[in-house]
Amino acid sequence: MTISGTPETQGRPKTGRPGIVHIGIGAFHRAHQAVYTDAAMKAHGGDWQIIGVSLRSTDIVDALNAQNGEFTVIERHPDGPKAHRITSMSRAIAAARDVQPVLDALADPAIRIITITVTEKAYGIDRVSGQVVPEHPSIKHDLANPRQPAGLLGILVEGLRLRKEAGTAPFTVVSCDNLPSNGVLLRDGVIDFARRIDPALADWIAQTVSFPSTMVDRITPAATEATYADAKRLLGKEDPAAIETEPFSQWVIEDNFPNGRPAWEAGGAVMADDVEPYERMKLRMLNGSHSLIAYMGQLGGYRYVRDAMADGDFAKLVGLHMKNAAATMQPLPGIDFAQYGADLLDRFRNREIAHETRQIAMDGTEKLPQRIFAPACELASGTAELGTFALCCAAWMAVMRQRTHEAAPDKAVELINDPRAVEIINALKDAQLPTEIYDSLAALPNWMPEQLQSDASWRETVIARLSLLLSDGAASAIRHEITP
Ligand code: CS2
Repeated sequence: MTISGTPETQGRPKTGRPGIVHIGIGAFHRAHQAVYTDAAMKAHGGDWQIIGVSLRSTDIVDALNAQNGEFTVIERHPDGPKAHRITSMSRAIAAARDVQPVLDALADPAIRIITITVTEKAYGIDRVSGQVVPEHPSIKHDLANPRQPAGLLGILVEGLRLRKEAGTAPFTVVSCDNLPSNGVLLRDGVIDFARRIDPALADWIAQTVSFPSTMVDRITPAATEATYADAKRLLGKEDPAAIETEPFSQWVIEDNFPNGRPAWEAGGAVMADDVEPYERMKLRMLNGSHSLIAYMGQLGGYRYVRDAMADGDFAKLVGLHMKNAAATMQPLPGIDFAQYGADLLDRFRNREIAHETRQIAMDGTEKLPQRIFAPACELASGTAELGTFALCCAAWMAVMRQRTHEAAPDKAVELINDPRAVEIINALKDAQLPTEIYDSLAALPNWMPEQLQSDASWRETVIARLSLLLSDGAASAIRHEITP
């Protein structure tokens, strides 16, 4: 419980100069990439300090700069919390105040890597075509103001333009968000964005910039008063940038860094030739189960993941979904999916982690396609394994309906907490029966894959579960699902 002792818990003076710009300095980044980079520099040195960029919030930037970019990571172990002081961030910039310092950092030849955690909704890239979504608010703004960008793609493309113009080698761009083939998707989106404003720049990016894919994993709930209180108790001083996280951490990275990289292996990162199978496994088994827990938990009155997991039937349902999700995977050498699933169940059960189902339930339209629909498309129509996928889809629909009908419209937008909230509310306005709810939500453009939309058996399976959820409630629907 104390922080005296090991050097890494005490923090060390900063070494090295900045070499990385990280965009999106929320809790996940501070619990993950910043920790790996910290370990890499403490073990091997190198000029890999991180300049943190926040696209929207300013509070975290001010908090970090007030303490020299340092912050506390509290690991929630079963036998009590352990605090680590992370010193890999040199400073932070609020892009919303002024984007120029961000562009200056991106243009600096010393910066060799850009890492990114901005969540799925900030990309504005169509998952199927890989092209930008012109109506996405940031894409729209940045295409109209390419020299004064505010969003992810605009900032990356302007940074690359400045480097091309100056004759500087490009940086490597690493997406660390929970998107399938995140490197490929980001590359396609960046090139398409650039092509719309400067075709020669698009060609240069296509020829010279590397976009390695990565799989990132560490359960990191939003910080709460308990986090700050523990940080103060363990360190003896306030730390408004403190975060808390689970002991487990994983990073699988495609080793494609032409300008070098930190020795992230020092923190346990694994370099791989092909990251996609790991991403698929994590998105389908961990994140897919998380979404199932989130919507069923919201319907069943479970505030935290750990409480849902303490309910025997609920835990069985999650175990069943892991099994069904594993059935969509090709074998992965060295990985036993049953063991991976069992370890995930243990992580979800961790009593020390207060992970709110409401937090995971946000942005469902952004999450379900890769977590639920893509694997469902790989199972043959009508197979039993589809049951838990259909239940997750039905639970999402039931939650959307509940929030639409139980609150005034502006409150409903806030409760639904999804970039497509207004569309969802409009779709549900006149929908009462399970068939109407399903049909109106399944028809949201560019969302449920055509293969599922045109599959009568999938429709029937989801509607049956939705009916049960609406008439008998979550516990009953779970019992039905887990009963052979
Ligand atoms: C969660 C993830 O909020 C969510 O959607 O499923 O943030 C999850 O906790 C992380 O991906 C774990 O690595």
